[in-house]
Formats: sequence, C-alpha cells, structure tokens
Amino acid sequence: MVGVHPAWLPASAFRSIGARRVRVVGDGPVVATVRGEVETAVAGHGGALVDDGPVDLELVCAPDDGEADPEAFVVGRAGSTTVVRAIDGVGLLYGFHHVVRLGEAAFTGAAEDRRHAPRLPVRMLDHWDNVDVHPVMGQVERGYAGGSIFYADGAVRADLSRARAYARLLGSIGVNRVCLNNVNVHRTEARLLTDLLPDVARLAEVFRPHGIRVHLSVSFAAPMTLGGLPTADPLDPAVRDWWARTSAEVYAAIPDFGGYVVKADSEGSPGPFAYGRDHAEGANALARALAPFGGTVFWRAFVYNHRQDWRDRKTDRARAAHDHFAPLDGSFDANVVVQVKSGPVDFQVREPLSPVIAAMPRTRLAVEFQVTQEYTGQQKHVCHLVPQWHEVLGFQPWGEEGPTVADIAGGRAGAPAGGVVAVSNVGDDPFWTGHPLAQANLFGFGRLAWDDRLTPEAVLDEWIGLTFPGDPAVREALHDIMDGSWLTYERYTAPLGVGWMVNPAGHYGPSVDGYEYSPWGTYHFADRDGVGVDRTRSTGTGFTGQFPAPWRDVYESVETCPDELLLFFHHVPYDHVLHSGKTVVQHIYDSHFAGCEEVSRMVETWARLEGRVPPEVFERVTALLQEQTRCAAEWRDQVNTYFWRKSGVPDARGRTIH
Ligand code: GCW
Repeated sequence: MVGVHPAWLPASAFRSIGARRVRVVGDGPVVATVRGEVETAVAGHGGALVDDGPVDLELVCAPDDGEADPEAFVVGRAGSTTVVRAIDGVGLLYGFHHVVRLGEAAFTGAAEDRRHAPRLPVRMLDHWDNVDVHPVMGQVERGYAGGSIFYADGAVRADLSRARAYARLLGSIGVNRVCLNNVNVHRTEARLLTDLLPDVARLAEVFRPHGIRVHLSVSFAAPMTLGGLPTADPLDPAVRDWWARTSAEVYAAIPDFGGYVVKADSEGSPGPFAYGRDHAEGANALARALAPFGGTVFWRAFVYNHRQDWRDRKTDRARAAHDHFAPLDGSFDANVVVQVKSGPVDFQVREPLSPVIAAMPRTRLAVEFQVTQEYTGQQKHVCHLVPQWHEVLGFQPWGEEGPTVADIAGGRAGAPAGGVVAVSNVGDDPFWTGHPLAQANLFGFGRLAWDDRLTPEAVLDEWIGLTFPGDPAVREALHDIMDGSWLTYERYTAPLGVGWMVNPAGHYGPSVDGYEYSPWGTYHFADRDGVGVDRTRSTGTGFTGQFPAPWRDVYESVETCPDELLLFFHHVPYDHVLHSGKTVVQHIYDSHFAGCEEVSRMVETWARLEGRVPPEVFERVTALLQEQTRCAAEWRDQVNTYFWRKSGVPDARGRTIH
C-alpha cells in the first residue's frame, strides 16, 4: 500500500459538496481550513468555489449572529441553497463536516433552521506517546498501531504531514483538545515544557487550524527535575513561582495552549502526598499558574495502591479514587477538571460506573475512556467500543428520574461542565489504528462526545458511509461484524464483570491467575466453591456504599445485581443461578463457546467482502481475524478448563473442555 489510508475522509466523502457551487464567507485560520476543504472538493468533483452569484451551499462565519457558543452552527435551506452559519470558524468547520456526513441529503432535506451544539464542551484525546522509545513501554505506551505520529528519533518530527492529516481527521469529528505526550512523563518528555517548547509550538500550529488546543502532560516533580529546586511542595512559594514562570513562557510561545494533564501519586509517579498535601492543593498550584492565560489543569483521579499484598482482603483498588477524591469536592479551582476513568478499576471490558462521577457535584469532571484497546484486544481483535461508551454516558447514577453521566460532565446536572477524554489509538501504521476497523472507535468517540444521544449503530453507519461508500452489502456486513463485537469480546474473555485474567506482562491474551498474587491487585478469588469479589457493605470491601441510591442497594444484593456485573460485586458459588436462568459456571462455559462461534461468523462474513473493499484493507483485516480466532479459542479453552478444574462441574452440554 502506498501512502496513508484516508480513514473516514476519502475524496469520495466530499462528492456532494464538490460537485456544487459553494461560497465560504468569513476570515481566520479555521475558516481558511473550511475554504481549503471546499477548494479541494470542487477541484476533484467539478463544482466551484465562488464569491458571487447563486450557490448550492453557503458557509457563513457571522460573528454577530447572536449565538453564544463558538462551536455551535445552524443549518437550514434558503430556497435551493443550503446555508450553514456559525459565529466562529470552529463552528463553521463542524457545520461543514455535518454537511459532508449528510451527503446528498444536505441538499434535499428539510428547510427549517436547525441548531447543533456539542453536549460536552471538552472533547479531548490524550496521547500516551513518548518522545524517546521507552525500554519497556515502547514509543507509545499501550499503543497498538506503531510508533508516534508526533515524534521520531528522540525529537518532534521534522515532517509533520502525518500529524496534519490527523488534526484534520480530529477536527472533522469535533475533537477540540489533544494532549501530546504520555501521562507517565519520562526524562526527555519533561523537557517539552522547557527547551523542547519550540517544537511543541510547531505541533500547536498543526492543530490550530482545526480548532484544537494542545496540552502537555507534566510531572509533578518538574520544579525539582527541571527547575533544580529542592522540593515540589505545592504550597512552597518557590515552587509556585517556578510553575508561574514556566507557564508564562509556554503561553509566550503558544498563546492558545490548553493547559496541563497530570498523573500524580499514581503507579509510582510523584505527587502532593509526598509533602502531606492533598490532590486539590496539588492541582490548584498548577491551576493558578495557568489561570492568567485561560489554561486548564486536567488532574487524573487514577490514584490507587499498586503495592498491595494479596493476603490483605481489605484493600480494594475499586474504592481508591472515590476515597481520595470525593472528600475534596468543592476544593478544586475553577480551571481544574478532575479526569476520572469511566470505571473504578482500569478500562476492563465491563465495569460499573466509577462512583466518583456521582460524588463531586461542585467539581468539573471529565470522564476518561480508552480508545486504544489495552484490555479489549489491542487492535488485533474487532472490538467496537462505541456501545460501551454510549452505555456509560447514558447511565443514570441516581436512577431513572435522574441525570445521565453525560449530563453531569456536560454541566446539565448542577455541577460545572467538564467533558470527555479518551486515550488515542493511532500510530504511524498506514491504517492509523493497526486494525482498519478500529478507526471506527476513534470516529465514534468524537461523534459521541459531540452528542451522547446518537445511537452506536447510527454512528457506525456514518463511519461506514464515509469510509466504504456506496455498497449496501459492505454496510450490512460491517454492521454484522462490528455492532455486537464488544459483547462478543466480553463473552470469550473475563466473565460477568470480574475483569482482568490477562497476561500481566502485556495485557493481551488469557492468564486467569495472572494477577491473583500480584501487588497490582487481586481480581477474582476463585476457589473450589465459587468466584468473584465481595465488594458489598455487609460482608465485603464496602465499595457498593460509594454509589448513591438506588445503585448502592441494587449492587449490594445478589438478587438485584445485574448479571453482567455479578462477579464484580459478589463472590458467589458456581451453582448460583443468574437472572438468565443459568448457573454461573454454565454461563461461563456457554458464553465462551458462543463468543468463539461469533468470531467464526465474523470471519465468514468478512470473507464475503473480498473484492468489495480495497485489497489492502481486506488482507489486513483477514490476517487479524485469524489472530482473533486463535486468541479467542485460547481464552475459551483456558477459562473453561480453569473453571472446570476448580469447580468439578461438567458442561451440561457435554462439549470438549480440556
Ligand atoms: O491502564 C493502565 C496502563 C498504564 C497507564 C495507566 C494510566 C499510562 O496499563 O500503561 O499508564 O493505566 O492510565 O495511567
């Protein structure tokens, strides 16, 4: 394959616009991007970009329109002209891509004006990219798509054309912030804040025309490691002064710099605990340095004890973020966003909501997802995660009458607005994401971040329509393969919400007891009688008590706990009967056989697309499906054998369990 895959923006996606007469009105760097897109589109499809006369599409940046949100746009029809208006270039860019997604329908649809605005103001991608190649983690930590598109040979790339193409893709789905380096900040990466800053400014220039502000991950110890101070105590005046001066220099180089992302006191990283300070004191120290320039601190709540003893049954990683952060509600400055992983543990295929999200009504929160598939097949397996994120964003922590997670993060539930953040899944692989179908996760993250009410099927449909236009058979096959692929992955991996069971080294493939005696936490407690983690208030770690009603009670009781989370909350005997009517052990057997059969069906469905999708896509996906088939069978056999040996209960259907 020559060059880089166009992802969801191939030339064909612009046919409807490109074949028409179009006018673009307005100025500024992002309007210039829109004008450039139209120029390319009309050059390729026979239309014209004109200043006067009748047009089919008019894209107007009108700062005086009386709209308050620079990201919003209005689409309507005036006679036979489709009109998009926004008060800012970025709103116009989003309106333009709305028209791209609609295709012909944008020129035939309803006449009334319709306003579109994002539901979540922060829509951010975090890169876990290292400038240097880390000896253990490689260049992109948990990256499954090759090296970094930003860095090569220990520096920011001289040629940023790949980053430019990426910025364009992100702008088209409404992502408005990007963090450029790994939250684990190593030695070279720390210097992005100081002597490597001119290179960061080059990256900011790449993102700016697409309405995207850049952020840096910083080390809490930077005043010591970069500044030579004897302490990083957030209340020390010299430390505060160092952050203020350093931040002022960053803004002198990058006036629209977004701010910092901080992983502190987490998995060995430095943080305020060393000085007897809490995380609000830590976050606010950095926030005050950024405040004069309009910058924001994204402070991660991923704080837990990773030096546990498996003999200690009291310590529960799931509790940790709430224990540390909920008491601090109300103490964070207005330009701090507390960034909370969507589940209480770590991006497993199935987790309950992190209870932190319902516990900080006076704090700006961002929900963190993982587009990179660390625990969900590492972009070797088809695992379309948009349904998972949709479920999280639509979850109602106070029950059916209450607000959703998206309402909380979007500022519609009383708390000030934050948003959503996700760990990116791209690298320098020609398909961007290793698995070509994993592009749909990146696309879907942006689309759901814009509007969490979109259905996962509709989002996937948009992606298919743009990426593989014009063939209904391809559309149908991709829905068959991808719509349910998250649940398929769940079926052949860790059962009923218990999580983990992965190889500790790389988090890929099965190792049922891999973490059972590990300092990073113990996760299933299987014995001859039963399996699962007792996180109840009555007999377990008390984690259920971190939820508001009704969930604190729903999860507390084995009677009401949803099947898919049973083993996250309860240790139950193998013959415990699920709501589905099956025993736990029979469910484990059945779901593992079913998951593998579903993968076989994916393989058959995909095989029918030979000749209907580009050959390089066909070959890559075919090869990866082989690996998925192998790995799924490994999961099935190891998990089934493990529970058959532990329980002694045979499969009711007499299938082969080794
Ligand atoms: O999921 C875990 C990963 C780490 C990662 C950490 C985090 C960047 O295994 O590689 O570190 O989470 O989110 O900070």
